[in-house]
Amino acid sequence: MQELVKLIQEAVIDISNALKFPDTSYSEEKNSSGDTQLKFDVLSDEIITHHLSKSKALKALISEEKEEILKFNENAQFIVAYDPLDGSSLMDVNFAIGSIFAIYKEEVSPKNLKAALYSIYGARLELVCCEGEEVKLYRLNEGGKFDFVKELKMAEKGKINATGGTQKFWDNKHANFIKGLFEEGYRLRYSGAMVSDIHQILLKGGGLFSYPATKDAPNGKLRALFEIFPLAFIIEKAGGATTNGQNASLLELEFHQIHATSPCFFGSEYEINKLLKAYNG
Ligand code: AHM
Ligand code: MG
Repeated sequence: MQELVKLIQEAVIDISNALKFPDTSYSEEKNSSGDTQLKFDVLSDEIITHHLSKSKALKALISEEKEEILKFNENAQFIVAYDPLDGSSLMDVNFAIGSIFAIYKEEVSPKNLKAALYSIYGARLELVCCEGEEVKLYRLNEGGKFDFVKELKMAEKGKINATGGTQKFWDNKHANFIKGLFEEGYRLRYSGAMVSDIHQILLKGGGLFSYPATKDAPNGKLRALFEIFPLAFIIEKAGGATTNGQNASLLELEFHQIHATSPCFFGSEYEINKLLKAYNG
């Protein structure tokens, strides 16, 4: 698995370099979620495939930008699922975006999640990696290597409320819950790149990121295998909590389609407990 982590590091450095002088235009293709692909979505996907396919330990790749599973060595152990460029609709406004990776052993299930990583392409390149129990923040140094910065931990309760989904399609239960958090003093922070919004919550030590079921997207928008599971793994290992509104953890869910979506909530213990009470009475 170490080799895969190293290859992910190489891939995100290449993507970060390419982002300095990017082509921000759209291609003519749509991905499986129906989003028109940016040329840079496709390029990021190619960069990651190019690096990871060097590993003999790679059984298959699952990407937001690939319709089907891409199979490699059948006897190998690891399947990597990834979102090559999360928040890519913000490329034109030059906000921080990132790549998200989940490393599964043998079968794609949250029970088999062995590591989760994400990169942030902001003013500097950062990588958050959880391979065991600790969530570690790294920063790229001038020599092109990642330096360990610190371990990330969530507090019991935060101050940030990152509220996803179109508000006019929220149901009353969700709208009242979100309103209640603002009345308690929570501050709105929402960029539109899940990876950056969750990074902010992790770095500031707490808060809530929500992407609920809505009337226009009853199963939510965010994808389980390469967005929800890896970020839930990181948040929970950092001492936070997650839910889909009913379950005690997003990591209890199972999906059979590679592009399946789910409502999802990531936060500190306090906000997730409050949400479970508001949702389930
Ligand atoms: P993407 O992977 O195509 O960029 O889509 C996922 C993004 C998330 O990063 C973000 O939280 C969400 O879509 C934003 O959606 P919305 O504009 O509905 O708030
Ligand atoms: Mg995404």
